[in-house]
Amino acid sequence: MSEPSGDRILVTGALGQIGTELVEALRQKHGSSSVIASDIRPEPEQTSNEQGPYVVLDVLDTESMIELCRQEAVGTVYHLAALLSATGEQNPDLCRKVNVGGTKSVLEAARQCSLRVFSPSSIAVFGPDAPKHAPQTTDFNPTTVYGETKVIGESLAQEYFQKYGVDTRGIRYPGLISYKAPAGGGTTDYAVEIFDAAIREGHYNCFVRPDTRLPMLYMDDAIRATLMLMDAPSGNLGPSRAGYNIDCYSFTAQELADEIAREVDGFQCDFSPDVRQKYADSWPDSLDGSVAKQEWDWSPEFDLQKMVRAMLDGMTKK
Ligand code: NAD
Ligand code: AKB
Repeated sequence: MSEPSGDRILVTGALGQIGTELVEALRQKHGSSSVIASDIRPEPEQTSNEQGPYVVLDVLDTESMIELCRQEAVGTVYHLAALLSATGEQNPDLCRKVNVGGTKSVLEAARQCSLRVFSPSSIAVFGPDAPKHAPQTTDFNPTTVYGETKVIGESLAQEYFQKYGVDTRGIRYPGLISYKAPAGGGTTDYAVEIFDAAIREGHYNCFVRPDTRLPMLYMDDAIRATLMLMDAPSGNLGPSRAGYNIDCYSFTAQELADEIAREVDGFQCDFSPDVRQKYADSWPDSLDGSVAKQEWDWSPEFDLQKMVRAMLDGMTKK
């Protein structure tokens, strides 16, 4: 693997749910001017990110990305630009274009500019035929277009690592729960929306069945996992480096509603499943994160109760 030519960091899709918090964490760790936030959208006037450099960048524009990385001495890219499952199923062609094309573009820039790459995968790589407690390796037969793009993203990242020595790393994030930026069109968004509805209206109409169980993680843990993986010595990482299952927690929509009701007096949740139920049903209930535990010592700090309290506290202050 060749050494990166610079030590600055580029984040694509930085205005999204993860990018908003990852940029903040990276700026705290490396200094504001070292982290260039980018997105296809112009920078909003007020972001929760600490101030620092921002550029408008379409991830499909490989030449502009390469030029930016060369001019700004970028050494690492956190590639977050993508369409999520619900939006992706509504726009399958755009989903393939942005998710596969964007990842290819970042990997090509990485090959040409000797960049390290973090490119997240998702629990959506698993299909209904996978064991419900999903192992690190199994057959990957997703039934969503979004899931297909994530399987392709992992194999592209593997290919660039094996053929060109690009240092690629990724996590199969479960549903991520946070309050600093809105969730971006995914199936697991109910586990985020429910908090806002509980605080504002005391009521939520959930779009999946009460018995829907999915793996989930609080955003603080997801950011910590991301930074830990990127800090791990490359030699510690085995063939799962492009998409690690990680230990997280798993609960049903009803269990989440019950936990919130313990904290918010009078909160009530109704359930009216829509098309997103099908996507949720095709994903695992929980993940076997033993490979990530073994290779870079990952374990989460939040459980359901701690996460619910942190979300309610954070949202109330916000
Ligand atoms: P998000 O939808 O909140 O943010 C994605 C960002 O990408 C948006 O700000 C959007 O403007 C930007 N974008 C879209 N097209 C672009 C383009 N052509 N060029 C540049 N930017 C573009 O998504 P997120 O939740 O922050 O997810 C980030 C990554 O993590 C994605 O790869 C997603 O699949 C993965 N992931 C997220 C979750 C989750 O629960 N949030 C779970 C599993 C995996
Ligand atoms: C989505 O629901 O699409 C995402 C994911 C699990 O990839 N949150």
